[in-house]
Amino acid sequence: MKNIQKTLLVAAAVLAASTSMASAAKLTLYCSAQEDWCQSMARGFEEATGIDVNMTRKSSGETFAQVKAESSNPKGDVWWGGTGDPHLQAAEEDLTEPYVTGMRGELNDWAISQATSAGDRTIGIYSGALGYGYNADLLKANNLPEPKCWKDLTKPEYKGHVQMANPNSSGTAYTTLATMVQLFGEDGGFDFMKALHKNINQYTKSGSAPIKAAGRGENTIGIVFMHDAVKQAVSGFPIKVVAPCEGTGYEIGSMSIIKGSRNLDEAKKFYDWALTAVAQTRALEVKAYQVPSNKGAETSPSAPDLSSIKLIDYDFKKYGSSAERKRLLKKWDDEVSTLPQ
Ligand code: S7P
Repeated sequence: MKNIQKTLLVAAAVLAASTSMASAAKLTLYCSAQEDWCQSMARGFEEATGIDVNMTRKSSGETFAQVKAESSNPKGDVWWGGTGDPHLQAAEEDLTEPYVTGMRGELNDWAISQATSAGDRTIGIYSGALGYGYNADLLKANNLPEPKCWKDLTKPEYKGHVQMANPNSSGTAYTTLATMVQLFGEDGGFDFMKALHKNINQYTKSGSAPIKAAGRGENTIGIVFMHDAVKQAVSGFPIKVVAPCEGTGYEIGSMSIIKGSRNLDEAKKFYDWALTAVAQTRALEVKAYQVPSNKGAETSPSAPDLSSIKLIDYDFKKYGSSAERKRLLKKWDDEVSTLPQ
């Protein structure tokens, strides 16, 4: 009799524990910004709401591929951060959920335009310009001239000194490819990528890796978003940041709710919170120097001033479309990455 009572008590305890586990509010966050910023956003939301966050960090192209692969059995709730192009592609491919937030009145127009062009399936959370950075000590040690333009990076003296990410995995590198096509035309853009290929020492998986390597003195020039180069400089590494003379592209870093989210209420709460000035100002604690989409969020004086950079009129609709992104990536795979160096 005692044994039966004991068994029943244990079963009741297990049931109570599993019921409370099942009802504990939680959120699965896929994050494509820098790891420290992703951690800060996850912890900040937990503190603000008591909702547990399970966060995974992957590059933009990788997260897009994961969301697509999981679409028949979605595991993520919100995809926060990363370049806007793959978020737009996800919207077009019906992988993300429309949501109109009450926070819109506090946002810059470019953040709303991103939402409008995607049928409200994504929204802008920050913006930043593409460029490159170099390790001034290494440049000097190798007797190399200071590069100022995109085309400088294709000169033979920089052979083995330039690093960028692979555009298939990295949103930064896809932005680079789409920028060159818009700056120099389709043929000119691919000619540039082919000439650049000769000087590349490594295609990394993550977009910011080339400038982190430059900061450590393991690489000379990294093609990255300018804010990622500024972060290295502000952290004390001998990095100089370049806004290329021909002009450059930019990103609208974005956020989307994943279609089929198992925690839709929590996903919407995160979405609204992530658009507040308080949440966006957290960026400064981790030296993330993008321009925030909330007009009331603080920006750092170290942040690149987008109004002083020659920006192209980046066609987000075209280069974030599924057909164009697939086409450009295939062409880069077939015609650039396979060339001998
Ligand atoms: O947070 C910095 C940042 O450059 O990372 C995002 C980037 O897409 C993630 O890296 P990948 O290039 O590897 O995808 C940018 O959106 C963001 O500005």
